[in-house]
Amino acid sequence: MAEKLQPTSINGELTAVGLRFGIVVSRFNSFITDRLLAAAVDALNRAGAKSENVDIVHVPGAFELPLAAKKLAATGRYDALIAIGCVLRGETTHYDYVCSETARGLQLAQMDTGLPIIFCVLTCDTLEQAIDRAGLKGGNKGFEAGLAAIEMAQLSRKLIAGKSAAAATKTFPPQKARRK
Ligand code: INI
Repeated sequence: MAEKLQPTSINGELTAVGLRFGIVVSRFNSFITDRLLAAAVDALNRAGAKSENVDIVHVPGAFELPLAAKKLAATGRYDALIAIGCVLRGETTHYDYVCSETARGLQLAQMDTGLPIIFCVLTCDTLEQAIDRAGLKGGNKGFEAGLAAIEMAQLSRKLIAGKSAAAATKTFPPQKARRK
């Protein structure tokens, strides 16, 4: 009979000691984003991050998050980024464009750079829904984002150290091919 398979499980620990984080936060709907930001910082703080290892960058609205995140990633200074925003549905289709381009841009930035970028952008129909997710009934998505950033930062370090994933070979900024 075949031996019982015991696969190796690879996880990121929830400790932020020695890790560097960048947070990009939008000013639009700051009543909500301020609360998400405070909770994200609280999560990093409780997990052992140091003040000098956490930078916060402010942008006008959610639509600007991807570019700022990509520029931060390009510095090579961070283990993970958190993008914080809040998009509330209005009476026009503007909401749909801001939501889809923000999500698409952040995912592209993450995939292009290989740096984890945590998506902490609330996309809500009403202010009440947003408040629920920024410290009321739905908990605080900022805190969850902080934990996700720590986990992904740790996981990325492991995958690179173990060369156990394609990501291990990806460097950012991309290195120019050496001439022979
Ligand atoms: N930006 C937000 O972050 N949330 C919103 O709800 C929002 N709405 O509804 O318009 C919003 N718009 C601004 C947008 O993100 C850009 O800052 C702006 O279009 C300038 O590029």
